[in-house]
Amino acid sequence: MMRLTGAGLMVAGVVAVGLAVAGCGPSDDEKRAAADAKAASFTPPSVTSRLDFGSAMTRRFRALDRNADEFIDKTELPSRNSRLSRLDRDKDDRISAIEFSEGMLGWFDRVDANHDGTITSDEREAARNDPDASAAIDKTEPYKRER
Ligand SMILES: [Ca+2]
Ligand SMILES: [Ca+2]
Repeated sequence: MMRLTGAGLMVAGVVAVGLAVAGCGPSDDEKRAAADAKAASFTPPSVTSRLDFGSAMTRRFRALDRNADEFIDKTELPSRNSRLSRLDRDKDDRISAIEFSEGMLGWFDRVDANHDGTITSDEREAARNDPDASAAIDKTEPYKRER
């Protein structure tokens, strides 16, 4: 009887730990897998979170920075997206990782009209008259095409 109770407590403990771990949200690996799946499908989600956008932009920077020197120089810019060159705030003709992520998140925040940390389809639609911002958001998904 005591053993059964002990085993029961053990099981309850394991379940509780499992729930606690699950409560922490998806692991980095799971997020990465989800991002890969999203990138492969080329279907923009109806809602983009700032966190998802930020990690997608980090991956986009890594993809563009072909020589991995932490800068996107003129030869690494995607040819049809000269808008990215506007992120070069210190005008040294290259976009640092910080210039890139701050610039992209700045665009995200402009599109995120109600500042709730997500961009809905409506907000994306409303940003159409803001070419910089809408281009940045539209690039969340298909960045792999430019590799
Ligand atoms: Ca580079
Ligand atoms: Ca720069």
